[in-house]
Amino acid sequence: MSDARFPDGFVWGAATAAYQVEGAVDADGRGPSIWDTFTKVPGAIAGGDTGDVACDHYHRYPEDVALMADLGLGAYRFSIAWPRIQPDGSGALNQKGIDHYRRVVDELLARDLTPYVTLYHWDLPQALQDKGGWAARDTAYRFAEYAGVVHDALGDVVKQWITLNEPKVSSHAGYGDGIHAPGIKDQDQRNRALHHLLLAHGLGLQVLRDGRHAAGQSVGLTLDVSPVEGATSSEADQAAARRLDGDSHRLFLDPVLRGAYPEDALERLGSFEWVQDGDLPLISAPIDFLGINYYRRMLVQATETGPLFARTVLPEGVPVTAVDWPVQPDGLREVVADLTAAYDGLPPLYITENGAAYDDVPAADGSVDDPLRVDYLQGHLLALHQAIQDGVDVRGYFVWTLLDNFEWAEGFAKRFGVVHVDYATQQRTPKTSAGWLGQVARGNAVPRR
Ligand code: GBH
Repeated sequence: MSDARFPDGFVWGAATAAYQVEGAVDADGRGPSIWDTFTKVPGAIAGGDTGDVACDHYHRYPEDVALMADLGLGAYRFSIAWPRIQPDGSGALNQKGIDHYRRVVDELLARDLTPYVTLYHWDLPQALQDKGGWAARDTAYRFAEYAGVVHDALGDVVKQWITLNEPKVSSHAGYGDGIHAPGIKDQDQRNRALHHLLLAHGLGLQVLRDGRHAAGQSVGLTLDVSPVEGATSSEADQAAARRLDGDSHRLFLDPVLRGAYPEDALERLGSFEWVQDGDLPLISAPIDFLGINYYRRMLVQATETGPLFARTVLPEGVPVTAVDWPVQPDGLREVVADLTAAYDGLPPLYITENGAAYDDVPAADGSVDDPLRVDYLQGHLLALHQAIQDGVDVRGYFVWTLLDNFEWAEGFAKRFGVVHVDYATQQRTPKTSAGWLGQVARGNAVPRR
């Protein structure tokens, strides 16, 4: 069978996030973030790991950029650490922080890699958390100020911007379940946080649109989306699935793409009295693209307890990754098709993350063979190709992730990289999947099984 050819100009890249790879937490005037604080809480992170050193990407970015270029990738999605730009979360910029990212971008451009910059991937300056964090409306205005500072400084060389990565994880895991920084378990704060994150997106978008480097730029937002199904056809499971879909997805998609929170979610959560006139028009201002992070499907069972009376269960007979997520490539085709059907005038999509954790072990000769990850990527890319054949407008794909890195609450034990990192020596070894993905990128086509 012939290879699955992608549209001309399709973007192939790798993604990372600042706190997961950079390390160098005290370098060049960086201030503390909520993750520096949270990782010091006993028991918060598996193995007691922290991002203090991580992959030392802050210092080793030239090597990492060269790796991507040698593989044949065309784009790098990375995030800027807000505490490097504004160590106290507001006010004057820290020039050394900006200079660092300018060097990263220069290096990328010199290697023909297009930078896709995420402004916020979960590392809020601790100083802002001390004033209430995302539960406080003021944090959204501080984000807009930060976005303007970065855009002024880098907008001449960066043209692809993502305001936020997965605001759901920031609000739900950070303020609701407390498993991510800042570790708060409070449904009221969670619900305020999610609105203020969306408001930050809207305000940031406006600043980038009005900025002096607006010409030729694209601005988007990244959400994590999974197809959600009831575990059985029972009314209880079906209703639980709808609740979870509303809570995880439509609470974010609807304000951005329709300018309104979903009625069924509001009925459950209350009136959101912190939403002010003018917020939703800002939040729903047109974006140039929507970034989708896809990992898995969600199969949902009704429960007797919990805020949602719902929990996800594993489908039978489906392989799982090292973080126990089921491998369901067809869910990627379904999710982009469903979004296209559900939202009129959906902007073009990018898959801004997709990938898998496996227990990769270097062989005696140092090589790292990861056939399961190759299978995972191939399956998902063939599913994505099918979606594009069916008419869904997807413009690019970024693997999560370039390097094995700090997997948040899971610490370093879970390896998502296409490049292996030996944390003792910081040695990078491209896994089989890295070479495979590079070939796909060079050929703009995926071999069929
Ligand atoms: C992404 O988030 C992050 O952007 C990235 O930083 C991270 O390293 C990467 O994924 C890998 O984790 O098990 O049914 O409760 C992923 C967001 C949200 C995806 C929670 C899995 C669990 C669904 N994740 N979700 S469930």
